[in-house]
Amino acid sequence: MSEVKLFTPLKAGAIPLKNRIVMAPLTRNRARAEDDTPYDIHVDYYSQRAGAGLIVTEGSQISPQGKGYAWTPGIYSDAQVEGWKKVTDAVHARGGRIVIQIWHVGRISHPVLQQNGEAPVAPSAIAANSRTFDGTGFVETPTPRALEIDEIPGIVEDYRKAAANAIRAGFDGVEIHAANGYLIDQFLRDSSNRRTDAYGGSIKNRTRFLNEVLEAVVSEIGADRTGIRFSPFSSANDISDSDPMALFGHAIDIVNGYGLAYLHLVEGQTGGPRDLPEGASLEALYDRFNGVRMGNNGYTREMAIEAVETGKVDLVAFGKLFISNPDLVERLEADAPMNEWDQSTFYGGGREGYTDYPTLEETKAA
Ligand code: 8OZ
Repeated sequence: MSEVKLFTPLKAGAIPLKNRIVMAPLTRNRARAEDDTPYDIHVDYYSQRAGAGLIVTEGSQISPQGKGYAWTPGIYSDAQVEGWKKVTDAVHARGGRIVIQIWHVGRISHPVLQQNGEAPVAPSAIAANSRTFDGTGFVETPTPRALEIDEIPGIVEDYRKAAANAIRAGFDGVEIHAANGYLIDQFLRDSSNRRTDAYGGSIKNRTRFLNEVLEAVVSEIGADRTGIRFSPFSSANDISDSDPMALFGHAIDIVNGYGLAYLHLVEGQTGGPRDLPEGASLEALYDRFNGVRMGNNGYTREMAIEAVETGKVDLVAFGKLFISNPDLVERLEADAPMNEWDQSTFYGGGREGYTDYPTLEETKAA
């Protein structure tokens, strides 16, 4: 067993992890077009990566309304549960652990992706200056319809059902996607939430939806199988806030009240620079959290070893490196060379750029 802490086991809530290396949630747009169901290629893709201490799946919509891009998988239908069951069985057979990221995109959608061509929904009728992919090309995200207050319990219920479905599908737990400018983040931030009811205005009111989602998910599957992801200082999908430190400090206080399996932070700009705005402190937010901390964004091997060794974080999530290196943990442990990733095959398609990246062993044998 390695002396380096990154490669040692840890328990995140009820989930025992064989190392501290996490496969980050990665949108890959390869679900079956007819019913947003994962299938054989997903089984192979995820089980190839079962060396991770934990796999967090790609964001998976909790309802048809929660969908924002072509070919993203869902976790609301029986067919989707069946598809995911094959994935979790295969990952478990290879000694891995896997949680599903549960997702509602809010305003980051388009009528062509919604049932009956309806407008996407959001806390307020404010368009994001963003784009989504509708299956043929990139389209601007339109002005959403502001949710009526009596529609909110139904969406909270969709999160609860998605969490129940996740357990039926054999997942070790769920990660609530509260990052990157999607629905929960849209409620949190004062740039996208201009509501004048109990869900808008003060930080207490803007965190109400988050709190209700947490309550629903935790009461369904247990706090020790629930993790959450925030991106406090990211502007992904045109999101911003006048005081992110106060907002996310309070959000973390709420999370602390539940005793979750882990807190996952995107450090800096999602998939981009790790720079923070003035007055921002990841350390202060991590310190405020009483539990297992997961960090993500542009980590190298050296950064990951150091961050876990010093206790800045307990777990490090890798994204792009896990796309191109199914055996990432072995490569990190051996300090071996990495396969380069091909950005042109990140989103959409089939096995190419998905299940065909070779392991080190396969490269040596070839
Ligand atoms: C890349 C492309 C589409 C969606 C996120 C779920 O940023 C995503 C996403 C990433 O959280």
